[in-house]
Amino acid sequence: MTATSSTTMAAKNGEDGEVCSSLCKIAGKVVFITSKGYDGDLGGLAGADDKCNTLAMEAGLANAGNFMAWLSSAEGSPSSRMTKYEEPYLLLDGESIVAASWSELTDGSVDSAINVDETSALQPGKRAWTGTTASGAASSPTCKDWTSEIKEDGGLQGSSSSVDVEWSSKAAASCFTSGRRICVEQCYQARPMRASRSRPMRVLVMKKASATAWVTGAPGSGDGRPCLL
Ligand SMILES: [Ca+2]
Repeated sequence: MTATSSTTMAAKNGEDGEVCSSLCKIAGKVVFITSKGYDGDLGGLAGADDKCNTLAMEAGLANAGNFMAWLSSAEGSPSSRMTKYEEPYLLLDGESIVAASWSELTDGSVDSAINVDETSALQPGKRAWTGTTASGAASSPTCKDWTSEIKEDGGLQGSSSSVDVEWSSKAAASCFTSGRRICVEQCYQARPMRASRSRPMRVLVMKKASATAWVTGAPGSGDGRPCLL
């Protein structure tokens, strides 16, 4: 069992010549759009963060429990809440870089549309609740700070097909309708990697990439916080 795990780990790292994605050794933070949709009552920012972490854990992601929703309310925004890393923000498809750093994430365009969910499945053409501009600042409407699910209230959404400012700020929708969320990894220390042969190789690759980040990457310019174990 131990030997098998070691072999798998070596393969993930490309050290034995097996197929390895271009991101195997890139330090970075994971960004995903949720596989599930929710109405505008997300339970505020804390409730939205919890939903990100629940999905990350169910998908077996490294550092699950340390994701934060790209969402704004009167309580805060991505700019005020999130750590501003000077390392890439990555999709879970094993090949796409959303932005090379926080400043490039929030400059009005992304290099790859955020269209991959926590299970590595493609989710194009979806809308995600944000209440946030592409710069990470609070915008409106926000489904009454993400506590409303009635038709008469609205919430700003981004599009998983957009690479311009509309990735975060596309249009408002009724809080009665369903929207995804965008979740961003937020911590800088490694959790012990858990090797699992039942997981798809792509997820294993990203776990390795993520763990490598904690070993070789700097926390960045923000006040990076330790990962919750
Ligand atoms: Ca950019």
